Amino acid sequence: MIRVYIGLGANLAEPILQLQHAVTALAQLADSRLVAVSSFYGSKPMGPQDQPDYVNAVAALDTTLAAETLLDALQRIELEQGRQRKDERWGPRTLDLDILLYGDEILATSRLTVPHYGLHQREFVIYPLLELAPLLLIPGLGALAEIALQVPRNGLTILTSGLTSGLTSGLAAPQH
Ligand code: A4P
Ligand code: MG
Repeated sequence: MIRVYIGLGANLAEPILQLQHAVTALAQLADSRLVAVSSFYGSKPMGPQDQPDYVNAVAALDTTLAAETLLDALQRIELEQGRQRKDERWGPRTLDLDILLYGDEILATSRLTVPHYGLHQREFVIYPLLELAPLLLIPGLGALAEIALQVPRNGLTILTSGLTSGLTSGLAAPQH
């Protein structure tokens, strides 16, 4: 099993519900076990400012799926939740699922850059990740806790204290 961290983000069509649905979908992924989900955070949009605030979270997943197979599965979940890929960079979306970390591997293929290229600069990734794994080492970048010292919270707020209660039932979802 490889421990993977997935970044979740949404700012359209009831973003909290979008994230809750995505967590349910992650809990049902083949050859995987959902381990934990951070609190849901409210964050200011990075990129164009004429879009709603985001809801962000990070999930920890143990999986035997290859990285690109996992990416396929995540993109399928995005599409199922109405994601439309637009040309505008960093524009609004119903659901974005990014592979932040895939074990301690460094990947640079045509489809995947892991660790995720923006991980160390984004407060809406760093702080949820810190909540799940305060001692985490980021391959090529060093200790997460050290990185966090360089990243202002930029108005990040906690919306729900994790999905801990919902997660318990979510985790009981059938394994494949
Ligand atoms: N790709 C490469 N590496 C990865 C990876 N580690 N995980 C490729 C996932 N995908 C990866 O992604 C484009 C391509 O990136 C994929 O086909 C995959 O092969 P996409 O999801 O279609 O495009 P995108 O998400 O719009 O692009 P990008 O640059 O990844 O956007 P970001 O960086 O995710 O930014 N503000 C707040 N507060 N919170 C947010 O979550 N998100 C964005 C989107 C903008 N502003 C935000 C937030
Ligand atoms: Mg993305």
